[in-house]
Amino acid sequence: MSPPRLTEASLHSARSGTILPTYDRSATRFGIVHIGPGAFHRAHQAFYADTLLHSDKRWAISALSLKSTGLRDSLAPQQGLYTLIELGAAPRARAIGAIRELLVGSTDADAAFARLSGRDTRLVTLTVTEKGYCLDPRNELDLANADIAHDLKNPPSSTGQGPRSTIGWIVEGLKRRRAAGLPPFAVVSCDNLADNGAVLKRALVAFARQSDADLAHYIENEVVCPRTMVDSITPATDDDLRERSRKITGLDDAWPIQREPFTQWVVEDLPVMRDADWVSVGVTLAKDVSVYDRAKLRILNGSHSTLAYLGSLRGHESVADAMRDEQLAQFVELLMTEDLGPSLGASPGLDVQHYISAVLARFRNPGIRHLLSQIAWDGSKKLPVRITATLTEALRAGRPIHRLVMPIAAWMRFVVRQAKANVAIVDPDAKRLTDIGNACTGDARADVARFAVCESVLPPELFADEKFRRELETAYGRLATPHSAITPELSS
Ligand code: CS2
Repeated sequence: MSPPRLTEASLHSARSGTILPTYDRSATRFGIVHIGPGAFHRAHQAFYADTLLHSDKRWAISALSLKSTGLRDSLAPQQGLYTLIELGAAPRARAIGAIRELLVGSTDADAAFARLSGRDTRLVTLTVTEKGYCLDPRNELDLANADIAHDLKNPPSSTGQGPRSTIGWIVEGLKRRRAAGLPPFAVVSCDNLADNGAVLKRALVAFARQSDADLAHYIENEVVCPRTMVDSITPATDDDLRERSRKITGLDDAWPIQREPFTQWVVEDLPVMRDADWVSVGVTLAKDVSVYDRAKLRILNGSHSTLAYLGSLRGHESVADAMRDEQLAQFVELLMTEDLGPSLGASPGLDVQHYISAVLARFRNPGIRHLLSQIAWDGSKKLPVRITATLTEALRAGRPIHRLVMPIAAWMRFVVRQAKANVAIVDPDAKRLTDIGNACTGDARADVARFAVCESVLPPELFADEKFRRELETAYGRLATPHSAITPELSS
């Protein structure tokens, strides 16, 4: 007999050991609208909100998916409840009750705007990934992006429909609040972008400026976008996890989530974040988030992407598998200690060597099967943040770049391999990358030149640099045989 479905009614029959929300969910208020309630949000921010709700009922989440209906269809029958499995030595289950409403922008536009304009709504938070910000290679709003262009041309007031872009939703929400005489919500990016708060704010202002200079001015002056750093390794859900969750809790959950035990959320210490005692639930409020986000994006995410492309080329499937490849693990450690770590400059309060060791230990966690293919997604948006910035600085400062070019060369080889094998490339620039990959012949000089049009990864100033091109071509050439490509680095 299959176990009962996780719902409010069955919750208390969960097996002992399962941590349950003990607050009255029906008494909570919607203080947060979250856009993009994917696995990371449910494993990370919703967990913090769930903890906070035990002492402060103002922070329930209304989860807004822009297009996909999958989450609503899975969690609505569970009243938004789901299981979070922490992958420690002994996996632990916790039912999260923070998400109390699931909306889909394309079908529930009125309800979503009502929530955005709600008196209780204090924060709009986002996990929409790098591509969700619709930025150009200079990190400014890309007015030519199809969703942005659509939303500028078709304002919701004239169509009665929801916008397509996250930026469009937020600007319209702010506009309606202002018209209703309500104070603005703060907008909190929880994505892996450098200086995510400032980048987001510039994009909101740029969007508003296209139609309403006054609104742009208002956003510029009144809307707060704190800078954040978010961290917790969250492998995608698979059938194994569904089975595991069922065994631990004794309940059937359509969409459980898993993550490592480690989790960190650092938010810029602004008055809006003092509205609630976020610190009591483990959030760090910091005057300067840059020390945290630079270290995390460069050391953790930079090495993750390196492992994703080099590891895939060397035939590995997961991060832990790749870390068992001694040469590869040694290369990544060298990259961290010799290149990524030193690129941080003065980092008050951060012990870089200790941070590197902790990240390496997390990558080695055998209890987590984090697929390299998942990390390899969206390389054209991730590499600029994770590697290109460090590389550009190293080149300018006259520091070595021969290791730093390796993840970029490996990404190119990965793109070529996927294209030639007719395997779909998951990337907002997939069409162009597939064409480039198919055109490549293996000649390093010509192939590298073909990738120059990917200006976010290879900015023209960088590509024009002789030394950079030479090093990149050498790395790409060596990766014709991925198993010997990094050997010279290890012996030098
Ligand atoms: C990963 C991140 O998928 C990826 O690109 O590098 O999601 C990483 O697991 C998280 O940022 C860890 O906090």
